[in-house]
Amino acid sequence: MRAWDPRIEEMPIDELKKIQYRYFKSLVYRLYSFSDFYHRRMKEANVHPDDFNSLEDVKKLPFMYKTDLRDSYPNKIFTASTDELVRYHVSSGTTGKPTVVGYTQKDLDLWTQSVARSLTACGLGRGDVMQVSYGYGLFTGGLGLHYGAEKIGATVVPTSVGNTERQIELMQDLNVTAIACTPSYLNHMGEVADKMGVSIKNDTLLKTAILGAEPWSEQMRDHIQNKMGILAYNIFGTSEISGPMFCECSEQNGIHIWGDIAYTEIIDPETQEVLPPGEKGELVMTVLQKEALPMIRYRIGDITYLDESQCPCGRTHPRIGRLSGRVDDMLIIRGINVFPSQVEHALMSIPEVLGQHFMIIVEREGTLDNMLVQVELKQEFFSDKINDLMDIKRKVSHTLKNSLNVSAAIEIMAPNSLPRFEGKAKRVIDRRNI
Ligand code: ADP
Ligand code: K
Ligand code: ZN
Repeated sequence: MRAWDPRIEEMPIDELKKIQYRYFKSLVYRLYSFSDFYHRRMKEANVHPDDFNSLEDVKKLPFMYKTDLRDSYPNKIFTASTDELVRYHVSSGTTGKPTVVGYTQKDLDLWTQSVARSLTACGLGRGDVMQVSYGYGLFTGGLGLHYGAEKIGATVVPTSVGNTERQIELMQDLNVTAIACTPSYLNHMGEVADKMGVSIKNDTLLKTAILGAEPWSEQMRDHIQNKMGILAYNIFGTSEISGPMFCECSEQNGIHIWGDIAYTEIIDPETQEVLPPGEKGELVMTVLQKEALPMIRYRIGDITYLDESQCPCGRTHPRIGRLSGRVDDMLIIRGINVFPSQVEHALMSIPEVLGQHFMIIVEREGTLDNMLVQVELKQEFFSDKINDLMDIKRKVSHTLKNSLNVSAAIEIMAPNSLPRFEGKAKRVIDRRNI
C-alpha cells in the first residue's frame, strides 16, 4: 500500500499548513474556555485567542515543561472528565518522578491512526505478523504499537518484553515478519538467538524492525540490518504526545511528523530562539488535536533538527533527524558536551569490540571529571596475550578521543559481561552528584 491515508499524507504543503492553523486556532479557543491552566497562561502572556492569526503565533504562548505535569500530578491539568477518559498511561520517569497522561477515545483513535500511517510507510500491512516486544502496561510502547498494527490489518503477537528464548521460538513458529521493540532489546534477542543456534537472518521470516524509545545510531542500524537481514526503522514519541507514533518511511531518512497531528519547532535550548530547518536544537511540539491532555509548545528535550525538504516517498509532512538524546542526557565532561549516543556511534566503528554493549561511568576526582568507558570485546578477538588487548584498548581510546574531543579511560570487558536491557537501556552511571 502506498500510504495509509494518501489524501492527508501527500497533501500540498500549503493546504497542510492551513489545516494545522485551523486546528491550532480551535485548540486555543477551547483551552481559553475550558482549561484553567491555559486560561491563566494566556492571561499571564496577555494574549486572547483572537490574537493568534498564524501558526507562528504559537510563539505568543510560553513553553510547557515536564514539571508542569508533575506539579499537577496526577491529572489536575487534564481537560477531560473521568467520564470522557478511557485510558491512563504513566511514564517510567527516566528523568525523575513519573508523569500521568490520559486519553479520550478520540485521543486513542488519533494515536492509532498515526501509528497506522507510520507502519504503512515502512511497508507493513495485511499479511504481516508483528511481534510487539515493547513493554505492555503503563509504558506506552506496547499498546501503542499493538493498536496501530491491528489497525493496518497485521497479525499481532503481543509478547511484551522478557522470556527471550520463548520470543525467538514464537518468532519462528508464528512466521513473524516484523518486530517492534527497543534497539537494545533486539540486539539482546540476536545474542540469545545465537546461543540457541538460531540465525534470525536464515531461520526466521523477520524482515522489518520498528525500533525506538531510546537513542540509537546509524552504525547500530547497519549492524542490526546486516546481522539479521532486515530493514530497521526509527520510531519516535513520548508519553506526553501520546506515545510512539512518528516514524521513518521507506527512505529511512528522517522521521515524518504528521502535521495535522503535531506542529514542530526546534529551539536553541539556551536562548529559546526558534531555529531554522537544518539547525540542531531542542524539539518542541504542539499537539494539535488532543482532548484529554493538550500540549502547547512542550519542551520534549530531545536534540534533533527539522527537515522541510520534499521526501522522495511523496509524503509532504516535515521530518526530523535522528534524535541524539535529551538535553538532560547530555554529559558535560570537563566542559565538553558528550551524548551517550556519540559514544555508541564511535564504538560501533571499531571491529574488535561490541559497540552496542557499553557503559559510561563518570566520577569526579577533586575538580576533575573522569569518564570511564567499558566496552565488551568480541569473542573472536579474545586473546590471552596482554599485548593484543593493550592494542585494542589504545585503538578504542584514540577513536573516542577523536570523536568526542575528550579523553576517557577504557576498560575492555569480557564478552557478555555488561548488563543487557529489555526496555530502555541505562548506559550512564554518573557518580558526580552523589
Ligand atoms: P520516559 O520519559 O518515562 O522515558 P517516554 O516514553 O515518554 O517515557 O520517553 C520518551 C523519550 O524517549 C523521548 O523524549 C526520547 O528521549 C526517548 N525516545 C523515544 N523514541 C526515541 C527514538 N526513536 N530515538 C531517540 N530517543 C527516543
Ligand atoms: K526516556
Ligand atoms: Zn518519506
